[in-house]
Amino acid sequence: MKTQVAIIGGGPAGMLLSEILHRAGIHSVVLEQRSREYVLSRIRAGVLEQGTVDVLRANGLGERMDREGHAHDGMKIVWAGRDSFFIDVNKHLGKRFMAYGQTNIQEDLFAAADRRNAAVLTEAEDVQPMDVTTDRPYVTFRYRGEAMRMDCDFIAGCDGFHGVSRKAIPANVLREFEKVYPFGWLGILSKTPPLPDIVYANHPRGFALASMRNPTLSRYYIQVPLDTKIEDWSDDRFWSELKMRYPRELADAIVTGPSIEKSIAPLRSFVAEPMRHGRLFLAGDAAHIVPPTGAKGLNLAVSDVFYLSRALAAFYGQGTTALLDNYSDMALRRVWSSVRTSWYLTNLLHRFPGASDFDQRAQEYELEYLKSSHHAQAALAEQYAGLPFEEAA
Ligand code: FAS
Ligand code: PHB
Repeated sequence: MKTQVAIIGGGPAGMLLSEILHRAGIHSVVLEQRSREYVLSRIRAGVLEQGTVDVLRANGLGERMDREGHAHDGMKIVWAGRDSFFIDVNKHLGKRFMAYGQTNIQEDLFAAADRRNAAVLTEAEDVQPMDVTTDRPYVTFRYRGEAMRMDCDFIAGCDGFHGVSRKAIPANVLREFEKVYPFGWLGILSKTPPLPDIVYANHPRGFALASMRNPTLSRYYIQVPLDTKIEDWSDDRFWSELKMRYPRELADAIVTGPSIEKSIAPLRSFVAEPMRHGRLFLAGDAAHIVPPTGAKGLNLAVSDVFYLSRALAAFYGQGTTALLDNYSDMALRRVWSSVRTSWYLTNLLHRFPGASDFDQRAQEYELEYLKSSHHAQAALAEQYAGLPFEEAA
């Protein structure tokens, strides 16, 4: 088999890259280890930055998002059981957010791939990038029991945090930066009307988040200890704990109901540098992970893909390699900005094990300062919105 770009991983990064490359007349093959059903069963991100919305619309992927998504101006933060302020990204930056589930985006990407009869090989096993430092890289894998080889010009490692691509970068080249947080998020999906705003809560009992997927589908999270077992958390226990972490008037407004999905996600900050090694380019969670506090993970995958697809289009269109050579540095500038913002918000909003009442008060009075300072709110809104995508060099 032969293609121009072999894409390892059929999550949002891999499938979006395939779609954008196709629109640039560049052939790719996506090798995904799981079934399409499994990929679509994962409940993950829900908040899209303006840059992500623009990329999806520009590539014919915005119609359902604009019909079913929920556009909004920012997020609310509540604390100390009473106070609150709104990170108004629209007021400060003229940018909006879109609440639209990653699952829906994945469905839209698969549908677009089917419409163009794209080469997406699911249940591809033992995928291995090979000869990435030569100008004739290839990928080996097993498909329907048969050993296969895919010759290509470039390999895009879009295979997430646990994929194989990052491992193809030698240890003496790769630098990894990691912070593991001492808690996780227990999240549920419920067919209930959500609160009007996305609301983050700082509380002595721990962090909570109220979000949405559409007017009849809510997404809620509470911070839980790392050793939490999901079987210990009935729906009733979850709703009761969630309500304890919000001010009374918001708690009373939360409509409860049976969960249709319940899962625990660990929290970590992780960045791998460089995001390129020879003809291998990493994009998305294969190169970085952020705690979901800043709603940045999926959005970073999109900006990586924006930079990489533009670089590949310049190579095949004009024969230039400047954008390919600059890909890692350009992507990492935006990655580190979001990694730092997500780390800051995680420290500001969570109750760390061993935290004292002094630590709690210090968090609450940082939130007081954010509430009272226009400058502080504008700075946070700018970081929360995500850096603008850099222009081509
Ligand atoms: P993905 O992990 O989505 O996709 C990688 C794909 O590669 C997968 O389909 C995998 O099966 C495949 N793969 C892996 N190894 C392979 C191999 N060897 N061969 C072939 N294929 C292989 N982000 C937010 O912004 N907000 C959130 O609330 C949020 N919640 C999350 C909850 C969880 C449990 C997780 C894990 C992530 C969450 N994220 C969230 C982040 C998430 O949305 C990611 O940023 C997003 O999925 C990144 O997309 P990809 O880079 O495509 O990686
Ligand atoms: C979500 O809706 O899943 C969501 C919203 C905001 C976050 C993280 C997740 O920061």
